[in-house]
Amino acid sequence: MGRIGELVIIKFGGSVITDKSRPLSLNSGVLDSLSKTLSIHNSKKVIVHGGGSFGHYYAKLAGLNTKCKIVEDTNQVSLIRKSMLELNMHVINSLSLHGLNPYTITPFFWSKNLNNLKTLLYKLLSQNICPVFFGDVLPCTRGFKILSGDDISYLLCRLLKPSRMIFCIGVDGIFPSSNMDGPIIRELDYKVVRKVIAKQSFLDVTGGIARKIKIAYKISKLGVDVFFVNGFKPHDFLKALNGEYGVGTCMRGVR
Ligand code: IP8
Repeated sequence: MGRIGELVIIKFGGSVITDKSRPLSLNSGVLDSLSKTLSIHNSKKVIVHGGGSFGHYYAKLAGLNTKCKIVEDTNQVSLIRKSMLELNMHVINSLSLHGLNPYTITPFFWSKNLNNLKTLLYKLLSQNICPVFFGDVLPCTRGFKILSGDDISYLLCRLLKPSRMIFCIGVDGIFPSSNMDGPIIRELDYKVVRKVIAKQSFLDVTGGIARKIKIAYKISKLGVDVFFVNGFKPHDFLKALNGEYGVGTCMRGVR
């Protein structure tokens, strides 16, 4: 497979692109600013987005999380998926308006054959098309489960070994504990990661910030730098896109 140059994988957190306090509400201005910042950065990009007040809202109603579970009222499964497709439409409209050529790939395409996915991604990226993924609801052995955008991000990092992975979150970075006291941790290394995870108490249907840190740690072990930046701050986002340390929280790739 040919070289594709500098590649960045970006996860738009659901709490950034949507307003989690109100069901089905989009933060369209923020989404627009993220797309605009991406459009001025000269790199290949893969986008992943979370569920926020769309998918998470319905997943919570259905009592679903990342573990396989039987759902009595399967209409709820359909509503989760519908809401994620709606949110994805907003995301690709915004990316499209900024000339990023988005192309959504749903899990059904790749879950069975990762080699096919890799070939497709190289083909799209080499032709200036930006692949887009989203957290989703999937059938499993007995019932359904939520596949988080964070898990998809890890898988994409394994497959593509990007220059860096950026998580756009709703705050300035990772705090030492979930009550957000103390200064932001600028460099999160393996020596403190366990301690920081233990102090994060906030959970959502896909595991909240603690699970995100665990996944970021796994990504860093692939040799990929991981950034957590405030998605509401375009300058921070741009710095992370450039790979500048000292913005948000960075977990350097283990090389
Ligand atoms: O926001 C969850 O994805 P996440 C997607 O990346 C659904 O955890 C359907 C709740």
